Amino acid sequence: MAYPILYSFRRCPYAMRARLGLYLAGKEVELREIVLKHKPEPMLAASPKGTVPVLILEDGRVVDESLAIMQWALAKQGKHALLLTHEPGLQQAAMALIDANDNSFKPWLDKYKYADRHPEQSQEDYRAQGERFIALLEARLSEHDQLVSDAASIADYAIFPFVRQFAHVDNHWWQQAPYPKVRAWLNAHLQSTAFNAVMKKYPTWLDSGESFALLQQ
Ligand SMILES: N[C@@H](CCC(=O)N[C@@H](CS)C(=O)NCC(=O)O)C(=O)O
Repeated sequence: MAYPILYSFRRCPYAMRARLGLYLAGKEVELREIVLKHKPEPMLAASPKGTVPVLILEDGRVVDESLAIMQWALAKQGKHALLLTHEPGLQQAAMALIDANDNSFKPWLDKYKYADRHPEQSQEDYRAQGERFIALLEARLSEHDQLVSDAASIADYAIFPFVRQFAHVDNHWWQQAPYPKVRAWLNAHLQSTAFNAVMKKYPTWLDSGESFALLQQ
């Protein structure tokens, strides 16, 4: 039986988000672990922009945006609660948060992480810019257990891999930063079965010649 093919990179937060979506949907894929410096030709042929994740469906259609992969998998498997399909207000809030993560927070996260490559401002300045988003999450988590309600949704799974990176830049600072609710939320997701399943290590597809591994629940 053929499966969709997922080109992935274990440590990439976008790829994590896609793998989480597939895992939570219970959608099995043929996972091909890549290294970013040596992208496989078939992946570039399917998606010339050269970013992971890339999902190639059985009929040849290509989904090469992480959020679209989550949405495709969850919709296909009828996971309406995670997608907030029947709660348009919450769905709108979720999409707005993901948009803020991808377009506002992520650029500051990159500068915070690689501050030596961006000497225009100090690392603390970049962190302070990123903290504006973390403070927004803290306020939301003061209202409910997860980002848009008491139940985890696409927003939580799409965003926590990026907050994980932010926390890892300076874990000592993170542990005493004034965001206890975000810290607890992140820890719970990092300890979850889903996250541990999608962080399983695979040999790289090109080096190993091992053609596939399946993400399974
Ligand atoms: N908007 C894309 C962004 C994906 C992305 O930027 N992935 C990074 C890795 S985390 C990448 O593949 N970068 C290309 C490279 O480093 O060569 C998505 O959501 O899928």
